[in-house]
Order: sequence, then structure tokens, then C-alpha cells
Amino acid sequence: MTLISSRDALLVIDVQNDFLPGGALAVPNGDAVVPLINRLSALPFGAVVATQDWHPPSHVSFQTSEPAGPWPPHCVAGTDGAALAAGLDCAPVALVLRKGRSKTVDSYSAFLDNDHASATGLASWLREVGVERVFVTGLALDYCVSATAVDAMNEGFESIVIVDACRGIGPRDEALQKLAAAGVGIAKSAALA
Ligand code: VGL
Ligand code: ZN
Repeated sequence: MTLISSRDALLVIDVQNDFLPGGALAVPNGDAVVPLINRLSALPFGAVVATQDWHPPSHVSFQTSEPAGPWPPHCVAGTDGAALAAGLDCAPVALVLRKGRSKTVDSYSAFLDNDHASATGLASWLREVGVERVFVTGLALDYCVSATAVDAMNEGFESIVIVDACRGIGPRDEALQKLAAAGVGIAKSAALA
């Protein structure tokens, strides 16, 4: 059992309509994470942070942009697709962080843009509230969740991905192997209390 305290943060990554079944960039079974995250967010974390992928129209990552990016257009700022999943309990959320807002650089991680040139301010915010360990959940395991978990570790936090509270786009085992090799911890939600 891992007991949660005020020195722990729960990071809820990109649980947004566009990443749920029927969304513009649907992650298979993405909606399955919602009840698990709702149970976790009620534990005595020092902070619960939710992120939103929040792109301008014709963002660099969109296949419709010139030159074409890797993804179908998704999570355009202010649209219903960019909204947090309706079933997500937002009452415990202390901070909602919107990332990927620059037209020219993407931001998978909640800490740093993909070019590693600019920080979102999340690391300082977490330190300010006394957080030492982060638990990472949400979508997609192999993109934004992984990038966030690795950056958390590089920022000096203990970093643990809660496997059953994540869903990915590609093979799960591959993503988990990469995370473990990078030094990120892997846990199941049932082990947290
Ligand atoms: C994500 C691809 C593009 C994610 C965001 O949240 O994992 N993936 N934008
Ligand atoms: Zn995106």
C-alpha cells in the first residue's frame, strides 16, 4: 500500500473529449480512466492538477497545417473537444494547466514544451505547495502521460505512473518498458490509499 499525503500530487493529463471514444483523436477506451481518476482525486493529495491540450487553429501538430503535422486537428482552444470529460470530478482540482498553446511548438509534457525551450511553470508551482512526489494518470500513456512523467523525474520529483488510470495509442508494454527504463515508477491504482 502507498499512503497518499500532502507531499503528493495527482496529475490528470488531458482527459478531454477529443481523446475519448468519438473524439477527434480518440484513445481506445480512453473513457475507462475517468472512474479510477475520480476515486484517486478524493485521496488526501497536496494538490490535484488537471491539464488540457489547448491548441490554436492550424497548430503545428495538425495534419491539416502546412507543413503537415502528425495528428488530426484536436483540442482546439475553447471547443467542446477541448473540454474536460463531463464525468471527471473537478471539485478536487486546484490547478488547470493549458498546454500546447503556441502555434509553432507542441507540448506533450505538462512541464516543458517539446523543444525544451520554455517551462510551463508547473514544477515551481508544485515545489511551492510542498510536493515531492507525483502520480501521473490520463491520456495518452505513450505521449503526454509519458512525457510528463519523465519530465517530473528530471525536475527532481519522484514520479509514478498509475497504469490502470492511463490509456495509450500504441502498445502498452512498450510504453511501460520505456518509462521503467527512464526510472519512472509504475503502480496500480488499487495500491494507493
Ligand atoms: C496528445 C497527441 C497530440 C496527448 C496530445 O494528450 O497524449 N497526443 N496531442
Ligand atoms: Zn495535441
